[in-house]
Amino acid sequence: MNSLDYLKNVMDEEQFEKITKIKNHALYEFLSEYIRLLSPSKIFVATNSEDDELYIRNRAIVYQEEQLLKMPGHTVHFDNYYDQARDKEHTYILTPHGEKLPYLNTIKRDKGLEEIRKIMNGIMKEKELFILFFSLGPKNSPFMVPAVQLTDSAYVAHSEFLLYRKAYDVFEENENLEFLKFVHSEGEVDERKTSKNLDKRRVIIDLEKNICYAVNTQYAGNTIGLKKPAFRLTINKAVKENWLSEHMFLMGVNGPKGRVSYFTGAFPSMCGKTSTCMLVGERLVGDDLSFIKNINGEARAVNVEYGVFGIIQGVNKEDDPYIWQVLHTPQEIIFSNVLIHEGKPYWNDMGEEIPCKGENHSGKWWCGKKDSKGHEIPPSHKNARFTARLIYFPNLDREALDSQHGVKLSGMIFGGRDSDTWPPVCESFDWEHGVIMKGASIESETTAATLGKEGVRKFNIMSILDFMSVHLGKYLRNYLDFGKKLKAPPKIFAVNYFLRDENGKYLNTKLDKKIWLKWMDLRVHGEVDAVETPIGYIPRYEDLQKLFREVFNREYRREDYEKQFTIRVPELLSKIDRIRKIYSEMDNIPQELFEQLDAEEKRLIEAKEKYGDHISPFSLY
Ligand code: SPV
Ligand code: MN
Repeated sequence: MNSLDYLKNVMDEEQFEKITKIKNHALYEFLSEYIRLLSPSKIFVATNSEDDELYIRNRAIVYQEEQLLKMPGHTVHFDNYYDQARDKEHTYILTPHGEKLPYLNTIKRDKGLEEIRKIMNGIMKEKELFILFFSLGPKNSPFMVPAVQLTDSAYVAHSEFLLYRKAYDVFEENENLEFLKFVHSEGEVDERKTSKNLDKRRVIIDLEKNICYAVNTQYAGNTIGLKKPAFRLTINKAVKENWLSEHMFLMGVNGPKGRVSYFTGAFPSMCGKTSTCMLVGERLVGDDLSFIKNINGEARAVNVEYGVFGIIQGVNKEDDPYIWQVLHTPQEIIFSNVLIHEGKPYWNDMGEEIPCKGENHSGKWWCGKKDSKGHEIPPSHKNARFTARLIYFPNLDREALDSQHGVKLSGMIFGGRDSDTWPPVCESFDWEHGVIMKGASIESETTAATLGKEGVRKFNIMSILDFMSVHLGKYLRNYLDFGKKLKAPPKIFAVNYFLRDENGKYLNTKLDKKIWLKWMDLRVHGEVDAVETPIGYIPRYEDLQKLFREVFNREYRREDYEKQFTIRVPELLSKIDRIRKIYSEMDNIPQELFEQLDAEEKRLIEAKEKYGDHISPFSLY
């Protein structure tokens, strides 16, 4: 039986008709292959219509994957207590012969596929399958990557409607469109409707066929195909096609006279990524993923997504006024793994009194409740989140979000949690220096938020390591080449919000990052000079003093500047040793990387001979 006949047999007339409006043989084959495998008892195809979207929203309630909250539009979803984050250990990249790639979890293709097919066989017998069409990047733009998601979770489907651009029309209008494919099943669920068979939780990435599978999990970072699973596929695609698919926010910084400069920023989890792109008075375009392409010699960037899946812990009225407003307005928001009491959501460190009872990710909850290991369960999980459309954000730059050609990228920012090495802000000498010495050299200290020892430096190239799907050498080669082909590559900056003094005291306030951004804008337009150091350009005291006055009406002291921007040579040299060691243990790393490390080491040693271990920025004026 051909695929279309098969689909006609298993779908009701109305749903089948929605499929036949799309002329795409690869789609028919994809659908029939996986419907055969998954054996759903019901199938629903979502077009772009409001009715179809509403149907999915209602299914999430009917299937009890979400519960209605008091405020209209608000719902809550709970993931299993042990399914609260991405499962790195069980996420595999398929490689033809199971070849190992540094820092990647790989599995032999046949073995991985056999395992996933076995787990997924007949898994939707009692379930409804949702078939969904979306686009990564703006529709019909040079950035667009179309995708089809199959899932039996109405919560996953609902989330995707909040997070991505609907693209059924794009499939309808373009015959035989190429697309990425995502197959997800939450598997059997327990009485709380959370995935039950966590021992069989898998995320499998098939780069050859552009398919990702996720099974026996509901946590969005595993299951929302278009987010992190797709990211592995687009990293691979970008490397093949010489563009960049990055784990970066995209924002506009307001400069003098109404000017806006756009920046992307890459930070590991919990290192200031969201707080930077949500800075009061600046322009939000995206908070997590960017595509960057060379368009007529310019680096232009778009937000891959159309919504935010953001961390809720610590969100409070004072520090996060925009998010706070979004979460307190009657509009479509999914809260996940927060505490619910009398239909109202609460989360850790929200700056308000939290009731001592309710329902959270552990089920019925009360103050002091302990888990099976004897650990006290906080009101919300530290990775509890909210899912909301970007159009709800008062600080959104809507034009930039919808721009078909993206926005011209002025700069790229790399940052990590670093208590003693990098200064608060530093501009690289050029593209190659920035890619290697800033992006490829990111290390970030572990926090109390992750298991294990605190303060351990972890290598995290471009903050993308968790999602890397290709050899790091290949990835870097592409990055270096991308910049070479641009007329004027974006400037590359490194920031460090976590620098401390010898007594462990933070040297900067939370808000100082706004000044670093304003300085970057001035640098991009050649409006301020800078101090040349062995590691790149740092701001002059006078320029920062002026900015602090203008922006915060605050006096910025000379001695603070001197402490913050001291070049810490021994620490910088040890970092070079660590980074060199990491890359020396891999094959196929671009030679430029070692050249950049050697050159910076030489500059640092020369400076040390002249000025000593810790160099005041004033001695380099
Ligand atoms: C991240 O951890 O980088 C996130 C959340 O953006 S997740 O969707 O889980 O990847
Ligand atoms: Mn992310």
